[in-house]
Amino acid sequence: MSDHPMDERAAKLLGGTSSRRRFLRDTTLTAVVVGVATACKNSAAAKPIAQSAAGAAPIPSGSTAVPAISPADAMDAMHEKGIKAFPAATAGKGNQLIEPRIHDGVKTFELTARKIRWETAPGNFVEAWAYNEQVPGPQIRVREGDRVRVILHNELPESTAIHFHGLELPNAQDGVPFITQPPVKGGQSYTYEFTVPNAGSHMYHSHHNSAKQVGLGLLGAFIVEPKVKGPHDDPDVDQVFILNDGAHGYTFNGKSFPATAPLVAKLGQKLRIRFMNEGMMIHPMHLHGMHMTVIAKDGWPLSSPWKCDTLNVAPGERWDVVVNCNNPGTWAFHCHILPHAESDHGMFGMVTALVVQE
Ligand SMILES: [Cu+2]
Repeated sequence: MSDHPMDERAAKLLGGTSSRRRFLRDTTLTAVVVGVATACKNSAAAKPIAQSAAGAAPIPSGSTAVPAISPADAMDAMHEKGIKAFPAATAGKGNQLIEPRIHDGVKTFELTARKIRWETAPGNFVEAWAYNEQVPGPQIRVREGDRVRVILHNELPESTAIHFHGLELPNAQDGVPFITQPPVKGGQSYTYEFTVPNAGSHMYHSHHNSAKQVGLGLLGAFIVEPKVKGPHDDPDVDQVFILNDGAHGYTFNGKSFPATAPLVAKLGQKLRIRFMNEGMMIHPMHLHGMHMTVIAKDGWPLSSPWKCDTLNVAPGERWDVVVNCNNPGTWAFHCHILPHAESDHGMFGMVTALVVQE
């Protein structure tokens, strides 16, 4: 979602300098190692309240014994460790804007589908099927009326195809094997070409064995800027926010907390968020501290924008919102199906933060 400089800025804001992190890691590690086994083993069992509420027993003077940590304190330590690690660095960054090559006035994009290793959270490497080695794939951003060519190279062990989700294209360009085209077999290439129709926040993804292929990462944002700009088309920050819940777990833009990127804006700035759900579950996205104004559904501007702080994003949907960033601080921003966001080990999955800088 953001570049490294942005991550560093946010890390500073969160008090997460590397020395501070090292300190936190060092001081909590013992607790976590001792505590994980106990807390996890006993998580379902009732614990004596007095023990955890009172904390560790006083150490007799002259003793060198390490005080035992209560399961409650061990749980707190795990939660703190996750938060202090945010935003954690991982290899690979998806949703990077791809520059087209122009051939005879046609904006040409090449997408190579290939199997890669992808780091969703620090040390958590998974197999991904990715366009141009990114999850989500590169962000395609064009203008209503542009002539566009998308060349797909399939280097996967299965056939595939690209569907342009939300674009009202001529039938032959719809990308559904055996309905509008043959499957693109491994080793083959296939070219789509069309004049970009309806503006808005759209997507592209595999439409072949898609529960597996989209879950593994064959997806990306296809943003169409309108010919005539509306009131929300020049925000200070414009953020694509893709949800997924397939083989890689619960992710925002291909990463799980604490490796999710924070959204960063300055006080008073206008932030536009383009939610897109490429998963198979609903995800009610909840922002703390400020409301969202919903301005478009599936790319279509709403004649009457409405306000909320929790926005349900169902599979296949796109919702565009603007946030007037008028409340400084670091604000939790997460899916409110709580098992998608937190366990007794701390926050994970669909959690990030909106950082409003003063
Ligand atoms: Cu969710």
